[in-house]
Amino acid sequence: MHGDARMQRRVLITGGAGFIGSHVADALIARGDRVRVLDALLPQVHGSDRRRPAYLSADVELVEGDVRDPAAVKRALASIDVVYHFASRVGVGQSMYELADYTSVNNLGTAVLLEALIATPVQRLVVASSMSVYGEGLYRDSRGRLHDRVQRTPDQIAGGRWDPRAEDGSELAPVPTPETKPPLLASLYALSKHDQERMCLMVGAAYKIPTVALRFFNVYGPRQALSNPYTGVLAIFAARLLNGRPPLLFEDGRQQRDFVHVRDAANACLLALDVEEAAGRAFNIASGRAMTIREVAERMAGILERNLAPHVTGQHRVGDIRHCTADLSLARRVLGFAPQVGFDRGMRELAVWLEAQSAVDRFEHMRAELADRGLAV
Ligand code: UD2
Repeated sequence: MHGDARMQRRVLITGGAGFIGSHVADALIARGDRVRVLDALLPQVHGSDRRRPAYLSADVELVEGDVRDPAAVKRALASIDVVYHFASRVGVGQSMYELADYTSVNNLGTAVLLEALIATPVQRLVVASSMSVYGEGLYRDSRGRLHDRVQRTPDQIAGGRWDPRAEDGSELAPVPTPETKPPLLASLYALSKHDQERMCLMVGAAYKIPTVALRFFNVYGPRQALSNPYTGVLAIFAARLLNGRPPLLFEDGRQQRDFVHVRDAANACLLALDVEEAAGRAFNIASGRAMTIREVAERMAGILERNLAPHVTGQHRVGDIRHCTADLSLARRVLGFAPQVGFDRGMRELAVWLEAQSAVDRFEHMRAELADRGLAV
């Protein structure tokens, strides 16, 4: 029960028919807010018939339209109190060959939205940013010094020396990455996410629209679009396992990520709306727990009861970082964010959802597309 005297808010979610946005819509509706979604229903996510997704709450008012279309954005903004901006192209690898479209949807789309917000201000704007803005996460050397501009060289990668090293060649250990780590943008996607974040915070400050950026780490859970070859690793692994195939690990599978359940991510989105002191800042949204990709593959196989050991490809996916996990201190302190969904429970839920879908294995498709363009070595 939300028994407070909180006013019902009218919320617009751009890209709200998608994975994270639709969960945010559910959470808002559950507490009595009214939700409108502006979504272009991209075929890569929603299938070629571009139908309203079955999972989207019947209480959502869906406005079909492109965030780059000023008229559609203006219509969608009518009588709205607060805005979540989630409309984006989201494939990291794909962003390295569909350069114009990524720049257009992500950067221009944000600019169009912001111009509309200048004309029709709202009480709050929350923008989806990404851990990809960090590039490699933060590292510490054996003497305790922090390294925040680590990058693997092509030579290192070609030689299969997967872990980054300090400039003097010494070993580095990954540590949780705080928001203060300088950005290191390694893909058009990361560049556009960083632009979206900065554009929103900058224009928000200039026009006194309290704005919050959320840097999502690896979000997983039901509604991940399996038809999308650029969906996250967990859904890819689960789909392969359900099709009787072993997960394929890039590099040696010991790269670390931080997986956060989509309901926890949605909860962070609500906090970003409610917590006044959040305005003007960017927050990591993650679980705060490091996990290797190999462990993820093994645990998923266990949960799905498929006796299929992951297969190490020794291949590097261009643009991939080695390790990045979140320091959640800021989100905990300022937003009061506390992730609730444990990994095993979350994976089980994802598996149930995937089993109900026709689990299409898109891995080969993704690899072929990247290989065609010389992007996988
Ligand atoms: C990217 C973005 C992140 C978010 C996410 C979407 C970066 C650094 N991060 O994260 O912001 O958009 O995509 O989920 O740009 N892997 C395999 N086998 C596979 C697929 C992936 O081993 O079949 C590995 C991959 O090499 C990487 C890890 O799994 O090391 C995670 O891959 P991902 O695509 O799920 O997400 P990630 O971290 O690249």
